[in-house]
Amino acid sequence: MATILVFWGTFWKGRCKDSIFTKTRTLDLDVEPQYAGARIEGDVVTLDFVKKMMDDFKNQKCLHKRYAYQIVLQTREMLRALPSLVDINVPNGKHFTVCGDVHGQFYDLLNIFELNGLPSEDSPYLFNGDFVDRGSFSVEVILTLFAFKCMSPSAIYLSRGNHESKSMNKIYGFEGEVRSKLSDTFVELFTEVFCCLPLAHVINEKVLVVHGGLFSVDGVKLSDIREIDRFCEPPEEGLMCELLWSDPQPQLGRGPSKRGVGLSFGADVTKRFLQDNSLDLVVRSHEVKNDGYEIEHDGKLITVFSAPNYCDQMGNKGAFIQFEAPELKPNIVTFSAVVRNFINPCFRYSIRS
Ligand SMILES: [Mn+2]
Repeated sequence: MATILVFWGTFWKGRCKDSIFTKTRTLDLDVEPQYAGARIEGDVVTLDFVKKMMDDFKNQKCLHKRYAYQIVLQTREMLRALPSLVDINVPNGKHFTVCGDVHGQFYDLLNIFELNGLPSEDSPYLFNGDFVDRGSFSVEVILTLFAFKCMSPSAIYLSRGNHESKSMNKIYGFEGEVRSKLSDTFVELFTEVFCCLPLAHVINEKVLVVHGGLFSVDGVKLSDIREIDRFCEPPEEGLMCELLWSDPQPQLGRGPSKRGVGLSFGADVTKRFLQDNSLDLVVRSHEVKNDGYEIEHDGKLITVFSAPNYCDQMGNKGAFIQFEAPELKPNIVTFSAVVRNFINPCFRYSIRS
């Protein structure tokens, strides 16, 4: 009988890296002969496998739990080894694409790949958090993004959003979806792997990409972000909280957040942060926008949101940003929601990203 040993630990607020991966479970993961879905041969996740898996998902077929485990565990090991701030180097003449919130809208994710190509080493993507919750295909979205990460770590980068957390997943749908499509065990496993996601990326030492935004104090350096011990549930204050939750505001200075977590920050805050760190631009996500994007703060901050017709009712477009090195001038591409012949049941809470 084939078994895979899975090690993991339970996270809670403030828990640090040294104490994870302490629990051991043995899982019976035989693949039945009649299973007709995508299969991983050995340890290597290939492009053919990912394509077949996405095709199965498109037809609302499940991936065998054995392969789902393999993808999540392999991704966990990769993410765990990364710093909290990841530097990305895009060579001259190459493109790099940044996407915002996807929120479980798998068919719109497939559309992004139709429009802009699949992730590859030649044309990498950064998905800027909030992959899950709200939409009903969060399991399909996260397994697809993770499978690309396993296929080629430099083809796709993933950063944490405020929805990659246990408390949000419990309320906004992902936890229930995981229990229903996979198992209770996977709930814990996803909780843990989300704690391994990096918090920020810097493209060619010029563009900072974070899910939420900037900070309640001036003088924060990239080295401060790099040093955050992120292997925990997001705290309710401090740099990590603000990276995941903050929003820009049209007024100068800082104000309270409309969300009650993080803060709102003005163009002067953005300008000082960029100057202090010799950067050109902040790209962030986290807020639904009618056009899928918004340029604010004198062109120094762009919001990108990639879940069109958010929650099947907002009527917004989605967007992604293409950068070409060395100029890294943002080229924003917008797109509409794909037409589906079934309802994507949204969760009945207030519509925020
Ligand atoms: Mn968000």
